[in-house]
Formats: sequence, structure tokens, C-alpha cells
Amino acid sequence: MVRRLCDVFLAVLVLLVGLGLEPVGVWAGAPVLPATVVARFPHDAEAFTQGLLFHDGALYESTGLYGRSSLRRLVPDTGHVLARRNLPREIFGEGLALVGDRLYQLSWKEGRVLVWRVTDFAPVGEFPLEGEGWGVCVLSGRLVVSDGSDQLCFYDPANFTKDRCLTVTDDGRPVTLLNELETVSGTIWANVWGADRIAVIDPATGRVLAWVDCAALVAEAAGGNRENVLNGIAWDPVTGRIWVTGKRWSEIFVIKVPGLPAGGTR
Ligand SMILES: [Ca+2]
Repeated sequence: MVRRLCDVFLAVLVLLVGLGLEPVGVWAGAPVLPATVVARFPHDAEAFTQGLLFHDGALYESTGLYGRSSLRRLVPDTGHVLARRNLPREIFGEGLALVGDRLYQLSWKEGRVLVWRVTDFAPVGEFPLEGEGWGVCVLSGRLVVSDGSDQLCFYDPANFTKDRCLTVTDDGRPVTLLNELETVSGTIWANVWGADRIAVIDPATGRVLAWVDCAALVAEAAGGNRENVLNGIAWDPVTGRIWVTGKRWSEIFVIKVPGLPAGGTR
């Protein structure tokens, strides 16, 4: 019986490969390194997390869904929401990044980038965005934006003009559905929508250097709901701490990634 099941599995695998398809979650390129949980904190299970960042002792979060989107400041060790600004009903909040004292919050399909003062969430500007907004982070003074494709595009935060775009690949194949982003020790970490892994990307080449496997966290935190995907990465350059969470997850995890130079807390 076991032998027959193995034969069936192999036959399906051969068929999928023959069709040019792959079972979900299989990548043959960069090494896959499991994340290790070193700490965990409560997270609002109603928060449809789209962006997460760390600044000056606090976590900042963007949440999505129409009529439910918000900008939040959290206490990292308790998950307590210190400040919250709800977005207009017609805006679906997406990625979040900080440049100076300005928070840049993307919207999904509304073509708007909202700019807030980090200290009090006062609105201080807005820019148009062509196409969809998914994730955003900051690298070398430029905003790096994802739109659900395999492209990462670099924008000038002063006027939101686009400099260039980068194609993300693993083993020569494009990696699509790039979502929430974070800059970690000069690399770009990207959630891939619907996947339990985070891509660690070389920003010079777009090549995936490694995959951070968060399957164990997803199994624990997503509650079996496939919509509650891994989505939310923050990094503290001073301590090296890395936080990850997901949409409607009840916890935020601090992780280490043994084997990854930039993946350990100091
Ligand atoms: Ca982030």
C-alpha cells in the first residue's frame, strides 16, 4: 500500500514537472533555512497586517481591508496599541515605510500614497502611485515598492518619482507575488503572498539568496484560514531583532535564522 502511494506521488510529481508546473512551496534554487522563534508577543487578531516596521522603541503597523484599514503604533513586548489612525473607508491600507519623520503608507488599488508624521500621525502629504501598492521598505534613501509582481521598484521619497525596477529571481526564474518588504542588513526581505517563506533578496542583482521558512509559525498562528497569510516583517538595526507576523495573527514572533548571516539577534 505504501509502495503504491509512493508510486502515485512520484507519478503526479513527474506529471507536474512535465507540464512545467511545481507543487506549491517547492523551490529548487536558494537554500531554505527554518526560522527559530526566540520570543513571542500578543498581536491584535483583528489586524489584517500589510506592513510592519520598527522605529525608536516601537512597532508601526499598517492594516488593510476596506472600512478597517489603519495606521498603528504598538508596544513591541505587549502588542498594546498606543496610537491608531483609521483610514477613510475607500482606502485599503498596504505597505508602510519610514523616511526621516515621515511614514509612507501605500494603498492597494486606490493609486494613493499617504504620508504621515511619525510622531502624531498627522497627515503631511500624499503622492499618486501608478498600479497597485503592496509592500514598501527603504534602502539607501530610496523607497522600494512591490506591486504583487516579480518587480521591486525604487522611488525618490521627495517626489515619488520612479528611478528603476529590479526583477527578483530564484535560480533564474521570476519570483512573483512579492508583498510586504523589509531591509535587513543590506538585503531585502520579502513576504511572498500565500507562501510560508520569506525571500532574502540581493538588491544589486534581484537574486534570492535564501528562503526563510516560517511554516511552523504559520501552522501555529494562521488558525487554518488560508487568508491569514504570513505578512509583516520588521527589523531593528541596533539589536538585530527581527519581528514577523501575519494577517489576523494573534501573535508577533521574534525570530532567528541559523545559517543566515543577517538572521540572528545580537
Ligand atoms: Ca516591513
